[in-house]
Amino acid sequence: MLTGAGISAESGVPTFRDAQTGLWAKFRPEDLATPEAFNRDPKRIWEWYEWRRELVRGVEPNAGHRALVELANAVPRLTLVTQNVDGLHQRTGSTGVIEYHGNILRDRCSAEGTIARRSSLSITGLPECARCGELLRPDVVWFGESIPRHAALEAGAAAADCDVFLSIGTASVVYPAAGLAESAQRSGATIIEVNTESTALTPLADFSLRGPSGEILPQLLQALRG
Ligand code: BV8
Repeated sequence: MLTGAGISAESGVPTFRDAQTGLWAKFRPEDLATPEAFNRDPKRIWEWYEWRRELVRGVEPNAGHRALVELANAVPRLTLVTQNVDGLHQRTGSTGVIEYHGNILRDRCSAEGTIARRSSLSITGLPECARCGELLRPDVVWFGESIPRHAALEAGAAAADCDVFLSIGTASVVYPAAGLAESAQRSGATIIEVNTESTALTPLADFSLRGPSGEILPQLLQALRG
C-alpha cells in the first residue's frame, strides 16, 4: 500500500496540491523542497520546515490512519509505504512504516549524512550538528535526491510481490513512488485507488473508490470484516 498527502488532509495537514497558505502562498513546494533552494537560502528553507513541523506537531491522526492500523491486523501481510513525512502513521500505531521520502521531524547532518543532534550553540543562527558543527537539514528526500536505499529496496520488493496494491491519497505524479503501483500491476496485483479525485493512476486502477480516505478506509475495513 502507498499513502500520500491526501490521507493526512483530514488531519489538517495541507497537501502539496493545496495552495500554500500565509507567507508561503507565493511559493511552490517543488521549488522549496530541493537541495538547490537549501544551498541558496538555508534560512528560508529552515523557516518553511519549522513552520511545517509546528503544524504537524499540532495535528492528530484521523480515521483513515486508524483504519490502516486495523487493516494490518485483518490481512495476512501488509506493507505500508508512505510518501508523507509527517510521521502520522507511526503516531497512530502503524509499525514497519517505510518512509519513502523521510521524516520532517528528524534532523540530518548535511556533511555526514547521518541523523544528528543539534549543537546547543550555533554560529550561523541555523541548526548545526552537535558532532561536527556543520549545517543540519531536515531528514527528508528533496526533489532530485535519491530515495533512501533501504526504503527503495523494501518498497520495491513489496510492490512486486503483492496481491492487492492500495494507493491512498496520492496524485501519483511524483516518481519513483508513483512507479510502485505500475510495478505491482505488472506483477499481477489488483490496483485499488482511494482518492477524492481521479489521478494519473485512475486509468490503471481496477477499482477507484472516490471519496475522503477518512470515510472510505473504515468502510473498506468494515466490508473486509464482513
Ligand atoms: C528522484 C519530501 C532522481 C520533501 C517529497 C524533472 C526534474 C527533476 C526531477 C524530476 C523531473 N521529472 C521527474 C522528476 C523526478 C521527481 C518527480 O517525480 N517530480 C515530479 C514533480 C514530476 N522525483 C524526484 O526528484 C525524486 N527523486 O527522482 O531522484 C535521482 C535518481 C538517481 C540518483 C539521483 C537522483 C524525489 C521525489 C521526492 C520529493 N520529496 N517530499 C518534503 O515533503 O518537504 S515529494 C512530496 O510531494 C510529498 O512527499 C509527496 O510525495 C509529493 C506530493 O505527492 P502526493 O502525496 O500525491 O500529494 P499531492 O498533494 O500531490 O496530492 C494529494 C492527493 O490526495 C490528491 O490526489 C488529492 O486528490 C488527494 N486527496 C486530498 N484530500 C484527500 C485526498 N485523497 C483521499 N482523501 C482525502 N481526504
